[in-house]
Amino acid sequence: MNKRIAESELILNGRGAVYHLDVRPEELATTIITVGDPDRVPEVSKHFDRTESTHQHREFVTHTGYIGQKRLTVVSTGIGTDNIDIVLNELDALVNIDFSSRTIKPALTRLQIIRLGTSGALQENVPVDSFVVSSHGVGLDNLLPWYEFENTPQEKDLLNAFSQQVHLRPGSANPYLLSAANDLAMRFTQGYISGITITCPGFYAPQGRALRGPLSHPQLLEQLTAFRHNNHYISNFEMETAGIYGLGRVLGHDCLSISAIVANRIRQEFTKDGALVVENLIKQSLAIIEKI
Ligand code: R1P
Ligand code: URA
Repeated sequence: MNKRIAESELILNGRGAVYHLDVRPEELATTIITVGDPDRVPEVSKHFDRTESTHQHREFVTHTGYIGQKRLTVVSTGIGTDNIDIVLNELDALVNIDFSSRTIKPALTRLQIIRLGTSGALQENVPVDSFVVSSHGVGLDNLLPWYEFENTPQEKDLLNAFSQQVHLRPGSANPYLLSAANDLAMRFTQGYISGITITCPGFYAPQGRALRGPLSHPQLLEQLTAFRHNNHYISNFEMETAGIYGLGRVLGHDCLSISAIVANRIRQEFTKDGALVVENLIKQSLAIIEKI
């Protein structure tokens, strides 16, 4: 039986839009670009030939429009995987739940979800102003342990290697690992570096940054940089990728995370023009996304 989902579980507002995003089903495309910064949404949609709808509620800004024949939505997630939980579930509900009967639709609609974010590099040879495609996301946050999901044997092997080489204090994190949607990743090769991305539950200590607060894992950066397994290495860290890949697996969507490298933590360098590197990432990636 297809059970009715109660008003308390799937919250719709007065205009019949999903609660946090304030978006209605007809206002969403099936190819979606996520960005962290709400101000980055118009930086993407300014490249649209035509904008159909714009909505904002809290940090969630959503623009839907067209580049040529390609219909696209760009949505801001804010920072962190707690926000990814909200955004991915609400995007999924918009296509896979019938809002009038409040029941799950019989056929799954798969979304293509592509993150265009910023990130810090963990290798000397991943320079600032380069672009990284996350082959995998390793979550040091705590989102995915709340869901049931299956890892492939390859993912299990890589996660096992990670746990053997990166020593986290018991109780600090319960790492999980998911791979990118391969069909999407294959399109972003020329002009992109591929590597494993670590998703952290914070920007400072969880990324090895010591300002005034002492670190419980002073060896974190060194161990992440040294990690090797077969041909895999860790290229960068940020704060959303593993959550996106994880909920993509749980809900059945194809996800890819691409980052502009704004900091290199090994060289201790920061980009001279963050706005320019993000603009370049948007332009280069939209040229590919409009053809998907
Ligand atoms: C931290 O400054 C934020 O920047 C990165 C991190 O993942 C985190 O969200 O991505 P965005 O620039 O897309 O927000
Ligand atoms: N975003 C992060 O999460 N970390 C960085 O170092 C840069 C951007």
